[in-house]
Amino acid sequence: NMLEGDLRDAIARCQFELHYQPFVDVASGQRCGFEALVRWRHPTRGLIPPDQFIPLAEETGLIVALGEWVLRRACEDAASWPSDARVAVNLSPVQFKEAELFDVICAALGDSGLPPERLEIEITESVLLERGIENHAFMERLKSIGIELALDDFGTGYSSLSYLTAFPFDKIKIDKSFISNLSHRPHSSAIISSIVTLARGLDMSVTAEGVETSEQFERLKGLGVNFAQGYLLGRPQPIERIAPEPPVAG
Ligand code: G
Ligand code: G
Ligand code: MN
Ligand code: NA
Repeated sequence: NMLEGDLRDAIARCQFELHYQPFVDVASGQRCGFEALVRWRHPTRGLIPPDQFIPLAEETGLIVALGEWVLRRACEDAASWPSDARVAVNLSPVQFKEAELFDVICAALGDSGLPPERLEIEITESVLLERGIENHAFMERLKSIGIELALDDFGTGYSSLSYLTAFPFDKIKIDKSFISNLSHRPHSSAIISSIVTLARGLDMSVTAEGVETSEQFERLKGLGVNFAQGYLLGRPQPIERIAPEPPVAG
C-alpha cells in the first residue's frame, strides 16, 4: 500500500505523467480537445492509475502540489497543440479550498502562453456541497477570464439538478455508467435525453463519457449530446503518441 512518504518523494522527483484522452464533437466527428489524466510512473510498480493515489494525495494535502504540476504540464502541452484544441484538467475539491488556486491557474496559463479560452476545468459536484458560496464566487472568477467549467461524473451524486441551476457550468459530463447501460436499459436513454433538454435550457453543453461502441455513439447523436469521450474515440495516451497525428478541432 501507498505511503505518504512515497508520494511526497514522487512529487519531489516528478514521477508523474499526463495521459490525454480525446473528446469529439458528436455532430461533426471532429476532435475538439483532450482531457488530462494523471498517472504515477513508479520506479518498481510501473504505471499507477489515479484512483490508487489521488485519495491519499487528498488526505495528506499533497494534491495541492501535484495538482499544480498537473495544471502547469497540461497548459504547457496544450500550448503546443493546434490552435483550437482544448485541454480539460480535473481539479480536486481539496484544491478548491486553497486561496492561491486562482493565482496558480493564472500562472500556469501565463507561463505556458495558453489562452484561457482553451482551458476547461472539471469539477465534481462534491466541490459544491461544502463552501457553496465561496466556490460559486471562485467559479465566476474563472469564467470571467474565459475558462470553461465542466461538471464531471454527472448523475453519480446527490441533488444534482439544483446544483446545475445554481452554479455557472458551461458543460455537463454524463457519467459513463449511463452510457454503458444505454443499449439494455431504456431508462438510460430517458435520463440522457432529460439531461440534454435541461442543459439546453441552461445554455450548457453535454458530454457523454465512456462511449465504447458506435451503436452508443449513434444513439447519443440521436439524443442531441454535443460531445463524446471514450475508448471508441480514443484511450488515454501519452502525449508522444498524440503528437505525430495532431488533433484537429471541430
Ligand atoms: O483514467 P482514469 O483512471 O484516468 O481516471 C480515474 C479518476 O481519476 C477520474 O475520476 C479522474 O477524474 C481522476 N483524475 C485523473 N487525473 C486527475 C488529476 O489530475 N487530478 C484529479 N484531482 N483527479 C484526476
Ligand atoms: O475524470 P473522470 O472521472 O471522467 O475519468 C474518466 C475515467 O474513465 C478514467 O479512468 C478513464 O480512463 C476512464 N474511461 C475513459 N473512457 C472510458 C471508456 O470508454 N470506458 C470505460 N470503462 N472507462 C473509460
Ligand atoms: Mn474528468
Ligand atoms: Na467523469
